[in-house]
Amino acid sequence: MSIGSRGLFTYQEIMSQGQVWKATLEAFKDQAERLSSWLELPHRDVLFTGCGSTYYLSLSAASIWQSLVGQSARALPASEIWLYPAMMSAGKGSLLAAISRSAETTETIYASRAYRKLTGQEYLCVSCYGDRGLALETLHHLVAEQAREQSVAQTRAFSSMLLLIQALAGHVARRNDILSALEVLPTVFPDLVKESEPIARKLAAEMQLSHFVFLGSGFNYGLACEAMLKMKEMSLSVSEPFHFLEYRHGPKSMVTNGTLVIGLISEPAKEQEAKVLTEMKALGATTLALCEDSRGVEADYVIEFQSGTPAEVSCLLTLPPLQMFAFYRSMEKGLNPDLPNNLDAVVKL
Ligand code: F1P
Repeated sequence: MSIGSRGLFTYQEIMSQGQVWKATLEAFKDQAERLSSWLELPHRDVLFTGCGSTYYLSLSAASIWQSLVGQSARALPASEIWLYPAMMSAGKGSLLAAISRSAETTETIYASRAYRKLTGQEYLCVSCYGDRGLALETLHHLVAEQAREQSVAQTRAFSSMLLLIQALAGHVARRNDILSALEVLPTVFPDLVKESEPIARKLAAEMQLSHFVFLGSGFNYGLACEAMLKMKEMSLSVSEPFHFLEYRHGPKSMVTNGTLVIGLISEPAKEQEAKVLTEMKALGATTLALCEDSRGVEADYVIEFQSGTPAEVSCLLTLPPLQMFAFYRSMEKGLNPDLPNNLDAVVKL
């Protein structure tokens, strides 16, 4: 299967992530100092919000923030903030980080206005654009300009905006080790592609696999959700995310030999997570593990990062292999990954 014009934008956006991450980290250095006025606003905790991909990004961002900064953080879909202002009553003591690739999603704009009305405080806009929509209504910005995309499904925009939040959390926590570890990610990207592209391609071509389950806990849960969304958007496949150990509590009843269980394994929880994969394999599923270090992990397919970075950082490396997997399944099905069914790049109400 050669990559012609079908899927070309998505393919290039996935494959350019190493370079784009490098440029995004450079750009972060110029932006970080300017954010002190946002961070100094009175607050007890941080609320992350977005829609679709950027809501899933918020879930991982909140978990990474809690772990690195040691401050309470949570995530809500923008529509919950907009439609259920009661959800915001606890938000009186929160900083709001509103995340949107386009900066134009109506729900995220309305949620940010609701926050502003409630608290009188400006929010942080995390986007690929600093000059429109959501970005124009606040003074505080984190922008991943180099990560802008032509495709509907987010790939490098998602990973680069998450990278900005990882960097901000490292900066706030005064963790120079985290900032140095983030610099490692672009350098390991080419080897990650070399290792994972053949696996993504092979599994995508195994058409007897038609039910995709993405398992992740902690920082990885939002990423498992994002991988599920990529699979749905690009390849119109049945895909579901779960907190890793939750899969035993009922959902495993759906496992057949058409199920591929994909474990986004994190070092701190590896022992328990690896057991779930082994059990699902015994039930007839095919298993794929993505992990920093494969010792103690048994799976049919393994993608190992060996990045030497902490779990709050290495979690980003789960994304490119799973984006490639969704891309190749879409191509195998004769679809165009650049233009998912029924979707627009931005939802405007
Ligand atoms: C969010 C989003 C995308 C999704 C879809 C519609 O956009 O939900 O995640 O793929 O095409 O928009 P944004 O607010 O991050 O620009």
